[in-house]
Amino acid sequence: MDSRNGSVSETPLDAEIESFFDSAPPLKDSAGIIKKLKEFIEYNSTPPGKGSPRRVVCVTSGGTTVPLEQRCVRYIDNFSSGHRGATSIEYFIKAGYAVIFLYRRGTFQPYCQSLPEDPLLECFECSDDSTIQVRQPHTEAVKRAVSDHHAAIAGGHLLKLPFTTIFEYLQILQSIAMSMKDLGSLAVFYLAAAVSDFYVPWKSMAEHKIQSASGPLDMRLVQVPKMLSALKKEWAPMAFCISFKLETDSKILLEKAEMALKKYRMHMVVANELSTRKEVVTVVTGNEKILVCRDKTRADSDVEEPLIELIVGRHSAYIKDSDL
Ligand code: 9Z3
Repeated sequence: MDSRNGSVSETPLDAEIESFFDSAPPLKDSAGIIKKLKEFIEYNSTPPGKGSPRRVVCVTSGGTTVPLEQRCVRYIDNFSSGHRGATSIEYFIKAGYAVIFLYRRGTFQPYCQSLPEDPLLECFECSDDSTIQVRQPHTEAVKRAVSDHHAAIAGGHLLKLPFTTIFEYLQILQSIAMSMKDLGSLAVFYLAAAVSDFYVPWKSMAEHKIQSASGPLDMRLVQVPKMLSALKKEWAPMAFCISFKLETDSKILLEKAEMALKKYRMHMVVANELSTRKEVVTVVTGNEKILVCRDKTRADSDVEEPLIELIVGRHSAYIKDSDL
């Protein structure tokens, strides 16, 4: 029995994974998150009228932190601006998917691409009668962002769940996956978040701020258990799964992506190199390596548009095959 999700798992989680969850600090408002997930999935599985069930994609985005103290002052971080995840969501929603967005607090959000970096202060002004209005150069961008965002939320097609630490990320991911289990092949995982490989177990972590007066810091980080295996084997075995492989050394990128594909039995691994990630990615499948590039003839193009188009096509074929 997995008490966190109130559901029974048929095969017990592997010991390492179980110990990670058992020793993690309790997730705040876990019951509230599970309730939101249940309602969102129910709504999209039986849309009003005679609509057919929507496909549901869980998009993860941003880097996880690894706290060094329980009352955290310092932490280790993984790089990710959240741009990939946020941009991909817009294309998934356009393609008719419902999206569960598991994102790092403070990272890029969907529909905000054309807004300046500090939208509140730069886009708005206060007139004499204290009404707030949009400043001229930003009117169109704000209108588009607000209406597309509100339409996705009000239409019940976008659920946003924030995380900060590796503990929160994996606990929420598990809840999402277990809630999506019954969707079968209609479920997709698009795992673009940059997830720490190492962490300090909660029980061996200092409670208070580590003191520099104690001399050099000697700290042991342990390996984060590979949750992709649990996701594929137990949490949502019928889901279509896409993970990302990030390297800075292009010589090892494809080899590492192929290894991940085989080891975790992903349907696709998107391989990207840090410095070129906005221009080109290589999608590795069981028998192909597909180069996906941004359309350089258009200034406002991005690599996510052809990438999501490819994924949607492959997911459609997967659903068809699963129905046979
Ligand atoms: C990625 O590779 C993403 O494409 C990026 C996107 C983080 C590079 P941005 O958010 O960048 O648009 O700035 N995500 C996965 C990174 C990762 O940690 N992958 C693990 C690995 O490479 C596997 S889960 O070992």
